Amino acid sequence: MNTVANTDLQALEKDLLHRIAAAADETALEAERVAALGKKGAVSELLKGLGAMTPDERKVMGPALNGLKDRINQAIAARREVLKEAELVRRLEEERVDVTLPVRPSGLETGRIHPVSQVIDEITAIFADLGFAIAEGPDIESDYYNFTALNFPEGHPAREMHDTFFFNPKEDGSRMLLRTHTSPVQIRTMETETPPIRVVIPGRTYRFDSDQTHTPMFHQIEGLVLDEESTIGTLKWVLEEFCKAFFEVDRINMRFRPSFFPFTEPSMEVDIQCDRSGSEVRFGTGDDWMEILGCGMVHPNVIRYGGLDPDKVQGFAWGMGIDRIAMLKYGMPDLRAFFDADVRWLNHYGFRPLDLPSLARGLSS
Ligand code: 2U9
Repeated sequence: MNTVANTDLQALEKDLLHRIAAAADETALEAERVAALGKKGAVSELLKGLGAMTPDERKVMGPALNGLKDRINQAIAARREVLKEAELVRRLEEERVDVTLPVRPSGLETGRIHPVSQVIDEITAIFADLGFAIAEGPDIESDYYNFTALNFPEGHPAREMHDTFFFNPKEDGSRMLLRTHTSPVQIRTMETETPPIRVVIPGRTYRFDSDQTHTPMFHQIEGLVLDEESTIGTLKWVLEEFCKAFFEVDRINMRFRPSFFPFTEPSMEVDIQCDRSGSEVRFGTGDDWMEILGCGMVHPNVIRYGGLDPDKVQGFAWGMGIDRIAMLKYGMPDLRAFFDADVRWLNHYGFRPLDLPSLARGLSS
C-alpha cells in the first residue's frame, strides 16, 4: 500500500501549520519551509512517492498532496507577511527620531580652515583665473636644485649652515637639505614642461631662524612665466592684477625698487601703498608703503640650468611669504601663534570649511 492515510495527512498538515504559525522570525520560518517543502522535506518526500503509485491511487493522492503543498505554501507566505510587518513596526519603534531635538553640529560646522591654507587657496584661485597651473615638489631637496641650478655661487651666504637645515652627509659626501625656498620646483617644472610655462608654487620652506617674525618652517608662494615674449611690463600687469584681487580693492599703487637675487636679473622688491593711520591697514589709499614680494626677469643662467635656451625663451618670476601676507590681510599680530595648534586661536582666526575662496563669490567673504 503506497497511499497515505487521510488521517495521517491531516495530522501532518496540522503539525506543519502549527509550526509555521509558531515561527518567531524569518529565519525560523525559512527552516520550517525547508523542513516541509525543501528537497528532503516531509511534503516533498510524500510527493516523490506518487511515481510508484497505481493510476487510481495517484488520482486520489495527487490532488491531496498538491493541495497540502499549496496550503503549506500559502501559510508560509501569510506568516512571512505577518513577520515582515511586525519587524517594520519594531524598527519604526526602535529607530524613532525626535525631530524636536537640536541638530548636533558636524565637523563641517565646528572645524576651521587655517589662515595659511585659506590664503594659499585665495592666491591660487586668483592665479588659476589668470591661466596659471599649480605645481608642487619635495620638501627634501638636493644642493643642486636648491642652490646651484638657481645660480647661487659656491660660498654664497645663503648656502651656509646658519641658514639651511642640512641632513647628515651621504657616503659620497653630498648632503640633502630642507628646501629654503620653493624655487627648486620651478627648475623641476622647466625640466619637465615645454614653454609657454605659467605656474604658481605654494609650499613649506625651512630656514634656521626663529624670533617674533620668523619661524623655522614657513610658507612661500612663487610664480614663473616663461615664453617668447613676456617682459617686465607683463610682470607688472600680472602683479597688479594679483594685488587688486587679493586685497579686494579696485585700484592699487605699487612701487618697484631695485634689488638683488641670484636667480633674477634685473631683480626688484615690490611695495604697495597703504594707510596705517587707523586701527587696521587699508590698501589702495594712504601715504605709507608696505613691502609684499620680490620679483624679476629670470636669469639666463637659470634658464640654461632648467634645460632651456635663454636666446629663445624669457620670462619672469616672483616670490612671496604666505604667513606674512596672511598676517597683513587678516590682522594677526604674532607669527608664532600660527603653529601653536591652539584651538581657540583657530576658532577666532580660522575660516569656515565650506566658504571656499573664489573670484566669483568673493575671496574672503
Ligand atoms: C626660478 C627663477 C626665478 C623667485 C623669486 C623672489 C624674487 C623673492 C622672497 C620673497 C619673500 C621669498 O618668502 S620670501 O623670503 N622671494 O623675493 N623669489 S624672484 O624667482 C625665481 C625662482 C625660480 C627658476
